[in-house]
Amino acid sequence: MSGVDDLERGLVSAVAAAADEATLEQLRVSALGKKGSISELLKTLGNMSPEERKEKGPQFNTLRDRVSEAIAERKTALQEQALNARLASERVDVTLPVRPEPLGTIHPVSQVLDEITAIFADIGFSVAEGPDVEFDDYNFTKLNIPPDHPARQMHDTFYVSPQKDGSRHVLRTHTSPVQVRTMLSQQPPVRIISPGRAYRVDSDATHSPMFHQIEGLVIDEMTNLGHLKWVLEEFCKAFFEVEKVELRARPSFFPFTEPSVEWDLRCDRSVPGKITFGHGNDWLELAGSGMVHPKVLSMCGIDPEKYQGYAFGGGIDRLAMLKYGIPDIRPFFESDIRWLRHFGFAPLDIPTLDGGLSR
Ligand code: FA5
Repeated sequence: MSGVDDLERGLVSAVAAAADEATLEQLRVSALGKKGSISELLKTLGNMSPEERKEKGPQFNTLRDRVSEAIAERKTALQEQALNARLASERVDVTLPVRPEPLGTIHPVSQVLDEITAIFADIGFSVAEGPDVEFDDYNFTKLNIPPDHPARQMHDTFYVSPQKDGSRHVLRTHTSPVQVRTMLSQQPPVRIISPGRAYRVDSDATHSPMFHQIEGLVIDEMTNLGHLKWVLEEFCKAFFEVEKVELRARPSFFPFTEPSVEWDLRCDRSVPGKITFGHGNDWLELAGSGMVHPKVLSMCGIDPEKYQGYAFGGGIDRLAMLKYGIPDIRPFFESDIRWLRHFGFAPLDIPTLDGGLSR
């Protein structure tokens, strides 16, 4: 009898002292496992007389139940302890600000593209898109640049292998074919911008074989170059974040516009490495433009007797270089992570007119 009590006391205190689940499991096996001390005790019941078994049986069973209970309680306590320790060590502070680095940065061209789109959307333009691999017909012919026209030489074109029917595709040399695609698919009024990639066989500090342009096209019954001047002025004020700008118009030539005008923006470059706008004695080339040639309108299914409008286009990479003081265009497309970290923008700062374009 006292042997059973001693065994219980010994086991229960060992269970209470078990510091982890592995020790507790060892204890369980040594007491209740096949060859455990309590199991061995229970086996002795078989050799006892009925009277003795009647007396010892309940004692042994009580011993087994108490030890089992003590083990179960200790196990729950140890599990709770382990969980609390884990919760304390793995605590996450959800109020911490987002770490910008793992999200990467926004490329200056993407940033400028978003800025330009935000500005023109505010003036009422929608965005149109076209493919990078373009029909020769849309890139040139329908823009009044027929196959033998000398203006084709001005665009050092990447040609794609001829199609089965002999027609040629090109990597578009400008975003102007989106004008064609828009007019072929929609009657006036038209008011679109089309930012995107363009390609020319060209490479130096300010020319890249792949670069970005923005195209603008407005067609209705009354639109004229005065409207374009206002749109460009509003654009420059918003984009360069200045109150006042001054534009100068220069006669130019593009086969798809008549008359053609290039726009320069008054600027000051008197402080080395710095450019400011709205004053100064210098001019910055901003965009080519003109009234859409009547031939282009009719080739694109629009009646030139009834409708007229302007188109404009310029380089986005150059605007990015200018606005953010980036001296060379070539690293734009070299994917150097250090360059991207230096010139990139925070990914969650989406440019908007009221929220701020560049921060
Ligand atoms: C054009 O491409 C005309 N399509 C623009 C236009 C549209 C005129 C609508 C009239 C009406 P241009 O060849 O000048 O024009 O190119 C426009 C701008 O693209 C250039 O001023 C320059 O900023 C940019 N650009 C041209 N080639 C490259 C190049 N290789 N790398 C970087 N930017 C370039």
